[in-house]
Amino acid sequence: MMTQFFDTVPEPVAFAGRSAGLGQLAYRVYNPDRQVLGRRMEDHLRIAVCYWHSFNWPGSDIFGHGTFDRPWLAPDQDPMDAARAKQDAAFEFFEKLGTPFFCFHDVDMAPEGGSLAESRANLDAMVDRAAAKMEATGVRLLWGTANLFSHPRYAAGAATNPDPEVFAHAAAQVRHMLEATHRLDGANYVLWGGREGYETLLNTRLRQEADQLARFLTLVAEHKHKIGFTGTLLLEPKPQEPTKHQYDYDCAAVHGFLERYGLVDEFKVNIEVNHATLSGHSFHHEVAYAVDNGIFGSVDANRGDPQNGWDTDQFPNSVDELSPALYEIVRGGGFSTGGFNFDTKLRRQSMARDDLFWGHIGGIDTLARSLLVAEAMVADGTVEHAREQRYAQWGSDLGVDIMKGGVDLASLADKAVADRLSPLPVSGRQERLENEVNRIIWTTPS
Ligand code: XUL
Ligand code: CO
Repeated sequence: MMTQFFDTVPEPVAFAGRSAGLGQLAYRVYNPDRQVLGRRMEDHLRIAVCYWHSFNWPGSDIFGHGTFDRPWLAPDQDPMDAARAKQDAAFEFFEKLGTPFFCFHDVDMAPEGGSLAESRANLDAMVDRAAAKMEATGVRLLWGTANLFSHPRYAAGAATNPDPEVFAHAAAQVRHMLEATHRLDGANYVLWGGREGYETLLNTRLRQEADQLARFLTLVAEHKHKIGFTGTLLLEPKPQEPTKHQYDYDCAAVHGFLERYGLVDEFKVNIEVNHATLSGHSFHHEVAYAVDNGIFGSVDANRGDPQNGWDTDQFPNSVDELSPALYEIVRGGGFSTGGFNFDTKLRRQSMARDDLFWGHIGGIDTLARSLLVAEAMVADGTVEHAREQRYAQWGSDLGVDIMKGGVDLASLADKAVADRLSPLPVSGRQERLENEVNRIIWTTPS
């Protein structure tokens, strides 16, 4: 095992369960080989580490410089030497954490050159190197993506830019990164439209920008088929930040857009927990919406801070928040190509290199524990039964007739009058169900 940057963690992190000692870097719940609902835990969760927050970000914020101990980010290095050092650090970390996947943007892995051709050559060299490391370590690519939001050329959007040359530039980047993802046998390809939105309607044509975005996504889907990439294309909803208003606001907005432009069979969603809460929904809601509408793809695992209105991208630590969402995921059959990508940032004062391990281990154990609760919720059946009972009347003659289109509004109204319908309200039993879920959370053994 290579040791260069994380020498304070000489051995891979292992499952130790309850016997994990105080301060020991070990999994207390995540046990890759444990069987859960007929699958290995590792295959259920499909954990990925993200390159950008963990290896590119120095711990800077809008008020201050980087704080993190990250020798691979030291200034005054040749950019390609720095990219190689960063890649070494990343793969050493993946291997020691023992998780199966990673995710990256083009510019996370290789420096942008002075032209598209130079950027392309830089990325090709780094992708070759990544392929060799993936082969050696067995680490796989959950998804690749192109960064279409950092460079000033994308300030007014990429696909939705008023300038078609920017659209073409974005097309070049996505084409190349989609091909790189294909080459690395990525399971998915993600598009997050951080600048696909507007700052003011005074200079914006909403309908034109929507048409441009649909055109762009159509080109991407066509190219996917042309090159034989069989992974899933994913859109990542987010309501705002950096743009004041983003078009991919939430799962429902993305779903409506895909339906309108005939793209619903080509794209699914990558749901991020903190984006869900920024949109005014719970993560549970976003997952349930996506599962119920056949667009559930993958998850960016993190959490927000309820006191802050921005994307804090903290490591998940709430079994209470995640268990109901895990329940919807396993009810829906679990991930196919997707997984849980840790789109997570340490706090700026977590400067030590091994803080990266503590953040990931805590988040992974939280997901593992939530998965066990979800399994117990399935076995318990209380929630499923309550839902079934609540809608049972739709199995009656009246319910079936309405839903199969056997009545029009007037005949239904006449029937309601003739039969003197006066239905009584029924308790939704919310508190009781919340108590039942807590009972399961509190009693499920690890
Ligand atoms: C930004 C965000 C991105 C996407 C990939 O909020 O979540 O990191 O996941 O571009
Ligand atoms: Co994300």
